[in-house]
Amino acid sequence: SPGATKVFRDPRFAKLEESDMQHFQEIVGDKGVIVDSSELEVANTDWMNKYHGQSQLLLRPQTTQQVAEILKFCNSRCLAVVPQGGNTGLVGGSVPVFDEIILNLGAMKSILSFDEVSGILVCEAGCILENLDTFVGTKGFTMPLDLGAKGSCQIGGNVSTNAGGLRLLRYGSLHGNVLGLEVVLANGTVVDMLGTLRKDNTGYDLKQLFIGGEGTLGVVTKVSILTPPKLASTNVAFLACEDYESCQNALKEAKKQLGEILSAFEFIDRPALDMALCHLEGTRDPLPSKHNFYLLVETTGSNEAHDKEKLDAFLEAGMELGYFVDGTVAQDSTQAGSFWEIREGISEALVKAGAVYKYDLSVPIKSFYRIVEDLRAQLGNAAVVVAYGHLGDGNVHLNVSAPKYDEQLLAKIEPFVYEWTAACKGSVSAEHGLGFMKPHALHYSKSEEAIHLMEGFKKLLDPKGILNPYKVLPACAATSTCF
Ligand code: FAD
Ligand code: 2HG
Ligand code: ZN
Repeated sequence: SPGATKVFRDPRFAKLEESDMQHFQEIVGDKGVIVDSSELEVANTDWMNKYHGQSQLLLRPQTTQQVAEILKFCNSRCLAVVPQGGNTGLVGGSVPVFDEIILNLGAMKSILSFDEVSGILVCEAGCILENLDTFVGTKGFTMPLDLGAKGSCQIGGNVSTNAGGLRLLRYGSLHGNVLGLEVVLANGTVVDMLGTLRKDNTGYDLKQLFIGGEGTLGVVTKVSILTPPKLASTNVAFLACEDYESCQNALKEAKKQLGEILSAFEFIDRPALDMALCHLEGTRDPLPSKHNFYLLVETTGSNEAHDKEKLDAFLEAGMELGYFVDGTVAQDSTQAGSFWEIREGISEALVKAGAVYKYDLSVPIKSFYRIVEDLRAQLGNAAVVVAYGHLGDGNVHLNVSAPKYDEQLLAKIEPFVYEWTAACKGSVSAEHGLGFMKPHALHYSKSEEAIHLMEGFKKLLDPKGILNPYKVLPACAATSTCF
């Protein structure tokens, strides 16, 4: 696959045999065993159509017990497994590299309980994020995370990638919002950590290991999550700035003026907006003239008049100080939706445009756009560099778009981007994880000692290394310690 270190199939993993198939049929029944080539092709291919596995078997368990029996058997046979949710991950983590069995959680989609006072939701891992949001919405709550892939990603996948998204600025990360998990370990042990408590300091907080574990330490089967109230008043402004300095100033001003009602502060540069306008049907530029940078600023609060007053004060101050040169506030939810469609659709537009190299970086706010400019200078006319992302969280999505994947182009991007990130003490993966794309880059953001500790956890929880092999941990570490 383009962009990843060359790996070879680990010969210590067994190959599927007819007797294995019979055993799986006994566990999950005919419906849960999928060998149909077209279904397999979909499950073997990632969202970007960039990473392709060759699995011959897709399993769809319906209960935790079935997941446990599958893993117990795979572990005893040394059959490798890739856990899969909605398959919307952007680092090649959710598809097999070779012939790993795909364990898709999509059939485990029951809501187990909802507490209408605390807002605590307990559900199975295969629930689709948008369905959960609709469900809690009927009770007056909202999910604490939102992302462009909400229509297909699953809460188990969100937890396993520690997905950030568009409202992290307001509600914080899943490390805080997830209150409990049920997880099945590689040997089939079911670990019940499915608490529903806000506070629980009874020793090590083990669930945190699986939040962002990317399916390498266990399979998440149930999730308990805190949902905030759904508030009545939402405003979305689409603002234009001429330079990056002004975007930073606008963020500072937004925090100061909007305080607790600020719910998103998103950044889009002109080439990223052009990408969306060019490739997404029905989109149009929200502003009459072109500018260098755009901000999507959202407020969510409980009092419309109060929120409007605050937003107006922010917009007035920003205009007066010269931070924005133009802007518009959505007049209704349809217009607000059209602004969000542009922001959330950039990833899809990039896939439509051709080959794409994605860098999901955390960098100090002052360096947020410098890396984009430096990469543009480094690549010249070889590719189009676009940037967007969660400015409020210091998370830039630096994307390189080219007509096709090309090793020479890649050699100009990497390790340049990773070295640049490491030099400013940033993270080479802010929210998408490492998957298959980035294990070789882990050392740019984690010390040798920390990587060693990660290997230790892997060895403890999955000694045979059957769970999502070739992912997350650097290749040499994964093979030398897991068997
Ligand atoms: P998958 O893609 O199926 O899997 C992702 C990883 O988790 C894999 O390593 C897989 O093995 C593992 N996994 C999945 N389910 C389980 C489970 N039950 N137990 C153990 N391991 C499991 N990410 C962000 O952080 N912020 C964003 O704003 C954002 N926006 C996106 C927008 C679009 C249009 C797309 C396509 C993706 C976006 N993503 C974003 C990427 C993101 O990681 C996910 O969309 C989402 O969290 C993955 O969920 P999924 O169910 O699709 O998981
Ligand atoms: C987003 O914020 C997602 O839109 C996807 O995290 C980013 O595609 C990307 O690079
Ligand atoms: Zn993002």
